[in-house]
Amino acid sequence: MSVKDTQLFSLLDRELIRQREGIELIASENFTSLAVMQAMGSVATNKYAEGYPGKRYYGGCEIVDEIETLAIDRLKKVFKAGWANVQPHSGAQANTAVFLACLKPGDKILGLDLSMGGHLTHGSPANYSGKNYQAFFYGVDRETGLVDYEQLERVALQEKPKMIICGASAYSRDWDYKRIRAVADQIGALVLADIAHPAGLIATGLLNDPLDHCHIVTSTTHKTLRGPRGGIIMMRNDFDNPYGIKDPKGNIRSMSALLDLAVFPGMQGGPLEHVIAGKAVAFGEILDQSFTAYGRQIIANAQAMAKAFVGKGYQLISNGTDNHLMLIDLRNKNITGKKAQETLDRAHITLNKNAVPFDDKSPFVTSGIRIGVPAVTTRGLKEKEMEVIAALIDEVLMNADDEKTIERTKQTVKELMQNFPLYPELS
Ligand code: DSN
Repeated sequence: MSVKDTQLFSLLDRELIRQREGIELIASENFTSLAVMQAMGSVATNKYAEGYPGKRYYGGCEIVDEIETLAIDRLKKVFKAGWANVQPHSGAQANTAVFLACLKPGDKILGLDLSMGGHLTHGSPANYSGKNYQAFFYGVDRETGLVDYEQLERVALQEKPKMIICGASAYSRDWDYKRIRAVADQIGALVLADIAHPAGLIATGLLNDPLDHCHIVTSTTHKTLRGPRGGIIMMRNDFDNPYGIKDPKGNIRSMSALLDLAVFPGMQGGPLEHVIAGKAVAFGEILDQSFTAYGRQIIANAQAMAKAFVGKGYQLISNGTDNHLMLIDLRNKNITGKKAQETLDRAHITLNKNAVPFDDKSPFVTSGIRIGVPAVTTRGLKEKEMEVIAALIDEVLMNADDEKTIERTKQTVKELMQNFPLYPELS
């Protein structure tokens, strides 16, 4: 049976054109390889496989067992991890599974405040993590824009959370995981590093390695890792589990066993084996030497763009970047994050409005924008083009009510991006 759904597929054609013709600067997006997409669009989507390789609740799992084992083995190699789970449907699910394995409802957690660059799942009152657990927060220093490790330590020693969470969705600097672990050890807390954003740069050794210091590490797979949309959980070393449960023989279960149980059956049902197949492809690509060059180019591009914005009088939180993104405070430019995002969208430059630390505007308006370069780096743009993009953004923001500028920029963007083909195989 092959009935072409013209209504749906014409929408996908339009989305392909949108992606091709625009400049994609959302820090959490990327363009996967065609092979990753082929794996996701494969027959593996048809298979139910509740359980884990070799221990499934369904028949006919012998091949998806091999697919999932391949994904796990490759991921362990990428991060030199001792244990990994590739089933979480997303980064949020990965974090939820960690909480389920390690915490009881009402336990205290400590994370970076969402309004300071943190993530919804690190204790925001709007999220399960903030509703089910008692959440406390640390922030960034008002002057430097850097994580306030002294505040983190102060709150940790005072509140004694069971878990300290590090990682962010809008923070442009590297993390001192060793220092956070030292604080956690004073109070017997676990450390969870959520590396969803910089994971690809950590995998290639370009940023500090959290697996050396943090008990558990979670990530998404679709940002700098350039894989399919999904989540993962990893540990380098399994460890004595202070919250261990006893199996029928009275043995304490290892943390890896608890985490596996938390993902399934604790929180999810059948794993998405087609997405796990896509993860296996992506992890294979990361193991290729060329991925390190990609990581280096991401950082070079981000730094070139940051420098260009600073040169035009923009205020970058922490004055620059170590990773793939930058957070810009637009207050001295007299435009809100909301207006900036909406106006740039019309010029086919896609990014997101973002609260800046100590923002005086609501999260729906915001004073800032977040810019990330993983996607444009995948398309082959280099430092020279980063300067061009900064100039285009500046021109649109400084003429946000001028239709001619927006229209002219849209044409310039289209012409620029024609030089960097995206999925030419898809015609
Ligand atoms: N909030 C997403 C982002 O960083 O864009 C991640 O969940």
